[in-house]
Amino acid sequence: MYKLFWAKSMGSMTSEVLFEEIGVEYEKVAIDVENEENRTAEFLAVNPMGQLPALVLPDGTVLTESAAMVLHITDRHPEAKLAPPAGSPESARFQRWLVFMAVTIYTADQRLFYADRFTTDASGIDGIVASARADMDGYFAVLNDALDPGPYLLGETFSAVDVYLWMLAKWHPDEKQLFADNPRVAKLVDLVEARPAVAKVWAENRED
Ligand SMILES: N[C@@H](CCC(=O)N[C@@H](CS)C(=O)NCC(=O)O)C(=O)O
Repeated sequence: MYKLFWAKSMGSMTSEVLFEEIGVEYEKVAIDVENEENRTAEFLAVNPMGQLPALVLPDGTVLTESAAMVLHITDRHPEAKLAPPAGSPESARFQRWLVFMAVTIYTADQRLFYADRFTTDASGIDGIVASARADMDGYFAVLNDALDPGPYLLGETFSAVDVYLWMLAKWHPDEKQLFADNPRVAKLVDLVEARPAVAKVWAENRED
């Protein structure tokens, strides 16, 4: 069985949704980040970065990196059709936007939420936060353009990259502004949230 190390509202949400969409069994292991359970020797042996998510595959292989999990889970369960066939033009588009989101918006979130890690000079923190926000606005605008005609990143077809985008939108510090500036992103988030698998995972992850 898959074993997913998770914490509420973190990067584990996409894998959770994919498992629910597929209907495959998985075990969730909660890691209390506030109490630094992600820094224990036991967890660092799983992910030396001390970060979530981490996924142990049924054969014991360890997978880190949320985007790698999307690629592996969708490859392993092609019957669920959560990604286009390998080598197709749609697959190229799928991979493009998945990698784009992982290296731009996800890392901007890290700068926003853990700004102190990105400088040795505490007086620089406000600037790091401000530039992360500005970068994030630019990246979401690129996705909003990519969603024309939409409504999904692959056009008419829902796929795992839409779940990844939904997750990143949920982390945005000002969802109202995000949706006002990016109406196609807002529409995609509505469509993704209407899916029972997503509603279930969000109910288990939301903080309020
Ligand atoms: N590149 C990694 C980033 C993982 C990451 O930043 N995880 C955050 C939660 S979303 C985390 O573990 N934060 C706790 C920490 O860094 O101490 C991925 O895509 O999985």
